[in-house]
Amino acid sequence: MNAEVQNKLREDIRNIAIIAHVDHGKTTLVDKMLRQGGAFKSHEGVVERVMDSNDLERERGITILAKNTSVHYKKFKINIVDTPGHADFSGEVERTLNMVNGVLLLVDAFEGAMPQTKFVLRKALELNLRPIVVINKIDRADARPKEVVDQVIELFLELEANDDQLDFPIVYASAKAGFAKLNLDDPSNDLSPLFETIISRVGPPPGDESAPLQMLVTSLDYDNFVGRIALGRIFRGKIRVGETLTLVQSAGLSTKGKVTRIIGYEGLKKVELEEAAAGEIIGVAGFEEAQIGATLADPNIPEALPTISIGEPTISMNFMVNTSPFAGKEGKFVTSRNLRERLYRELRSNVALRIEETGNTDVFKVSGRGELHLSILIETMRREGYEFAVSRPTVIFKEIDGKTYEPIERLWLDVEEAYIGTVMEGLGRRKGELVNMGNTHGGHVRLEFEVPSRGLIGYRSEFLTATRGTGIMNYTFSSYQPYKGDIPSRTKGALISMETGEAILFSLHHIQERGVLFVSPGDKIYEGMVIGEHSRANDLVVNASKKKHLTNFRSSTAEDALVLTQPRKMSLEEAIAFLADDELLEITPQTIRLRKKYLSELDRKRLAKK
Ligand SMILES: Nc1nc2c(ncn2[C@@H]2O[C@H](COP(=O)(O)OP(=O)(O)OP(=O)(O)O)[C@@H](O)[C@H]2O)c(=O)[nH]1
Ligand SMILES: [Mg+2]
Repeated sequence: MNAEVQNKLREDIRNIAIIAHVDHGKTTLVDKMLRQGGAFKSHEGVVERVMDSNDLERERGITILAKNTSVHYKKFKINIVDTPGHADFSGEVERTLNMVNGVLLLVDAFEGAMPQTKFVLRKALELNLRPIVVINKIDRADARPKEVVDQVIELFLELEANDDQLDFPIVYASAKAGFAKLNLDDPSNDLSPLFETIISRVGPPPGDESAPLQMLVTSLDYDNFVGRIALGRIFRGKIRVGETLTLVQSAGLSTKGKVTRIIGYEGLKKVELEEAAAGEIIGVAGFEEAQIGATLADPNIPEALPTISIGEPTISMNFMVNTSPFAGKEGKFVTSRNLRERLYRELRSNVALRIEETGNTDVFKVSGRGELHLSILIETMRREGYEFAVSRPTVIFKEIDGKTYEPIERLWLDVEEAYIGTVMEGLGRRKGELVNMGNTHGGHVRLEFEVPSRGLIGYRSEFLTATRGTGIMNYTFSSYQPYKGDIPSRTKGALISMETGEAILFSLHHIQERGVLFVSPGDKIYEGMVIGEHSRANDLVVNASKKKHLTNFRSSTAEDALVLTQPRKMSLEEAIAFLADDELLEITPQTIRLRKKYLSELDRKRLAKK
């Protein structure tokens, strides 16, 4: 960008992103900024964390998609991007940082700097953004803001921030209570100290309206009426509805198109604009082929901005038509055509997702950034009425110079001393290598490992069991490294139903001695369905639906006396983690069932011989 363009600034605008580790309070803070910025009228009954707008976000209390909004403070418009904190969605964060000129780095006043804090801060520093550090949740009884500030300073030093960045302002806040202050002893009024800091410390965006247009496409959205929407910040120039622009794709291809809509983000509302100018963050419709990293440009001077890359997927699952004996009973969309259409539709805005055909028209290979990325898609689809089956997740290997490389994660654990042994043993089996062991802090020790992504599939529940629910676990992608060798999969076999019918108390009572049941009396089961976990390593075929022989000696009162232990009810993520290579997870809007790929024992035996 030449000096002349950079000299013209949009003094009335500030563009910021809020970044942090998961759950440190980003969405809660945006909420309060919106309220105090007058985005809602007083009579509007607005739910908490209003930016987490889709059902799954609300239920799980996590942000999945980065979202734009804006507030007005004094004569300024502050555009805010709320980003997700979970590592599976870090690609979202990385891309959206291209839209802004500054970041609020939120750090929980008790938890302190966490793995994702470091990841997002590194990205922000690399892009030369100016961070404002917000120590959040200072209302917590266990808050230790001073220690946390020291930690953050160390983190900046470790990441080699430049002097300008190191001179970061610190704001203490309670997003929940809606106040911020520059000194801990100041009164707790409202967020104006935060707003003032944003205005004074985040630079206004470049804003030469008269220069030829350039806008970098940093995110995609889709709307049934207007089609694909390309989101980004206008670097220079102006966009007007109806004008023709050139879309310069990252591969150097360019196409022309007409701007059909311009969408602005005002509080919670999307508003249609006639035009927008440099510095603003907007959505543009009319360019169905727009891809992340493309530039919308003046057709006379179609200059591309430096493109941005999207993180590669690390994990794949096969999505396929449901072939269980119960197929089609509970879902609205069940055919391979339905499945195909839905998956390809997802690509329109889920930019880190990949879909490949497999040679079998009923099976699609779906790749994403992690288990959560894919399980969120599965959950969304089942809620829409889709019925299908998925296979065990596998990681994506790479061939480099004839050698196999695999994705490795950096894993941070907080573990009570008493459980360290068990945890180390479990991770050893999963080919984890201890790289760091911190000092004990209140009986807790921080352990840092490098573990193959393969080894982490399904690890969370093992970890929670090993630490009796007291452990904290976080991980982020580290690098591709040479293949680490075999990792034994599930250590326990499956209890497999021999017949199709209804599970019966009497039979289950016998079977429960062999392991842990997943079904209750009265549940419909089928041949080849996994109805429990065997206590040993091998699979065991059991008859869960047989009626006992009615003899004179046994009466139904005796049956009443049989007591079953509670069956294990697995969440979608737990069920996915449980899957063995020769099993599938059947997914319908109402049920998830584990099953063998081959339902009959004969077929399984035949296959095992091969
Ligand atoms: N005590 C206290 N709790 C807070 C504060 N801010 C947020 N929380 C709570 O922390 C939890 C997470 O808040 P969110 O705003 O969803 O966190 P987030 O950073 O947006 O989370 P992700 O988007 O999933 O990364 C919620 O239960 C909030 O109520 C605060 O200032 N004080
Ligand atoms: Mg959030």
